Amino acid sequence: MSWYKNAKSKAEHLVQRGLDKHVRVAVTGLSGAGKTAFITSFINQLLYAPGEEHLTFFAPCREGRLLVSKLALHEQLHIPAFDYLGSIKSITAEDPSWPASTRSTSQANIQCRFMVKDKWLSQLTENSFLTIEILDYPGEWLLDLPLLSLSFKEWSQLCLQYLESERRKPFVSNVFDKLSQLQYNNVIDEAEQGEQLGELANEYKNALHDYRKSYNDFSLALPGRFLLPGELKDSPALSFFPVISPDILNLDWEQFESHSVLKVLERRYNYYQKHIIRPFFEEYFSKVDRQIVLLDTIAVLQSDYDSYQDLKETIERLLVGFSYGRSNWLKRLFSPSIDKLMIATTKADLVPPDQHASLESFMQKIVTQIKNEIGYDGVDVETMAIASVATSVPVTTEHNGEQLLCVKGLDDKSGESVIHYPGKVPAKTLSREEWRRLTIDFSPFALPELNPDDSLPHIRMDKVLQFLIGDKFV
Ligand SMILES: Nc1nc2c(ncn2[C@@H]2O[C@H](COP(=O)(O)OP(=O)(O)OP(=O)(O)O)[C@@H](O)[C@H]2O)c(=O)[nH]1
Ligand SMILES: [Mg+2]
Repeated sequence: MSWYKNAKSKAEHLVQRGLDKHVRVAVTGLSGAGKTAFITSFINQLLYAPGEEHLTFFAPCREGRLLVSKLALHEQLHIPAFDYLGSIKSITAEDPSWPASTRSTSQANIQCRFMVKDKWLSQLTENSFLTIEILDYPGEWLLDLPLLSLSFKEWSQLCLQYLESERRKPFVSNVFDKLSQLQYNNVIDEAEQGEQLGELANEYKNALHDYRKSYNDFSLALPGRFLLPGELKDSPALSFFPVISPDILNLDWEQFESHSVLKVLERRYNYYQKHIIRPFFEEYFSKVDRQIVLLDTIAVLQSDYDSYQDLKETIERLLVGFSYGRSNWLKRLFSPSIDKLMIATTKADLVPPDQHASLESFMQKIVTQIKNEIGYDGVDVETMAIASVATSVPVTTEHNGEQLLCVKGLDDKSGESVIHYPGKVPAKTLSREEWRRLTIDFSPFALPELNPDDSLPHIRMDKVLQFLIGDKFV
């Protein structure tokens, strides 16, 4: 009978190899949206999932089929590993803190062994494996995505439109004057006069920084690496700026000499597009199966009408760039095949649970149009209010003789336990006047003391896991 056993084990091995599946999850979000916190919690929930029941809506866990999950080294060795241990250590430290803002790309792979559910497959093998790949990167770099489809002239036109707006004028007026008076047809020697261009580029970058500090807007006129250069700091690849003179923009650029200021700037922009933005998104989008877009609706609700419009426009342009439509340019470039997309509003722990529906509904209004378009293309789209790490618990208090659901957590400054009611979260979009009258205050709570041996407290991470990867555990 040993030949039979051998043959059976070989067959099982072959089936295993056939079943060794990968799923690549892209986490998309602007800076501060909560990507790193989300990835940390995502990994943490999965590592604690086997043998536990805390993920009620994550089917493999509920059904007791998830046997083992562990962090594994990824195959793309040139990408640093996501610092899961560092993140979890700071979140669960005696004096806890959130992981720092991300400065470069990193990747985590989580390997899961689970009991096969499928009736036919289970006759061939009992267990199967799934590797989940997930990538972290600075949110600022995402802003560059729409630049891939814009020529230098088109980008300059967009910048002019942005920089001329009342909101931005006070921050950019100095550099705006200098750039609009520049002699774009002057022929220059890049080696000798490159420094001058570099100085102007720096002034432009500084103006953008100042503006961003004041408004926290995410408008698309900002090349992401200008704000967060990573290893490109001070490199000539970032020494360019837009042409913001309407007169020059109206000209035919064919007539400019190859060594004119304009052509030098155009070459640098093209270089940036080809050698910096494109490889990043190539790496990022290749083989993406599932995507989650994180939006910080809480921050939007605390800002103003203009910031809301800015974010809405930014998100729309970013999502249009994604790979859903069949005729889409990004699809042609990178051919990813995303079939499930979740759009989630993060930090829902700052909102009492009876208002999560309003929070989700408000966020849906930001993405309504694009969500419909993506859904129309056959992608399964879901929206949700989530918290990667819950810093509060719900409590009911009495207010003017009525029961009021609030959130209880630790005060960010004093560390004392406080009960907070943030106000009424609107469920629909607001007019400029309604924004003015909106009184809402989501004071952030400090991270509570968390036991490093327990999984992180969360809101709806189990539903997120089920939506993004649940169907892969068959
Ligand atoms: N209350 C609460 N705060 C959160 C949660 N997730 C993130 N935050 C807060 O949001 C901040 C930013 O989160 P990150 O995960 O660093 O955001 P990011 O998208 O990675 O940002 P970049 O790395 O700058 O692109 C954190 O420092 C926390 O203050 C959450 O689930 N609940
Ligand atoms: Mg981050």
